[in-house]
Amino acid sequence: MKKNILKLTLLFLVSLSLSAMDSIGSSVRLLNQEVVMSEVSTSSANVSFKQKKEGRRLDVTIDSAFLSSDWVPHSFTFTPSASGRVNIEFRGTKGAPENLYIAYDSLTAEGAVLRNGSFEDFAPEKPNPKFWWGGFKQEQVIKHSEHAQSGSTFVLTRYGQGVRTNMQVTANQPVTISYYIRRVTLAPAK
Ligand SMILES: [Ca+2]
Repeated sequence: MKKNILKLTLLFLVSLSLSAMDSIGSSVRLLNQEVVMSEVSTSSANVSFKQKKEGRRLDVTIDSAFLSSDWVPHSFTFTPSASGRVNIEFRGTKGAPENLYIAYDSLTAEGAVLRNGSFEDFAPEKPNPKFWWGGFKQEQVIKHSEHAQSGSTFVLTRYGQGVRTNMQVTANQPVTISYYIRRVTLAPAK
């Protein structure tokens, strides 16, 4: 009996230290110098908000503790004070181990215009999904219909290697951003 308890304790410690290393969260950043984003809310308990620049920058974070290796939907809502193009970036949080990524797919904006949120459209001869740019590399655009949340393409991101686009918002029209994320661990390069 004592032996079994010891084994269980050891197992628990091992899994604890593994999850402590597993530290990458989801970070979505919205920015427009002219637009104040207010009435920020979410129906998910795992989403947290931070507003900067007097409400003109909104950081939306999901802690690593709540990330799954399967696709999980999240959403949040805000109301813009003016019409304009809000820059939105989807990425991972700071300080993650090298082989950890946050995958995004099926991004939609109700009440705003966000283009190519499933990353399926490409201009001829261009490696990036249409309307998306940022610090990500070509190999972070994954074409794999079994692993994509929708269609056949999704993106892997990290801090400094996110995907960004401009979305058109209308004054006082609430916007709900919905997205699917999953945590992806890549085998180290040989
Ligand atoms: Ca897709």
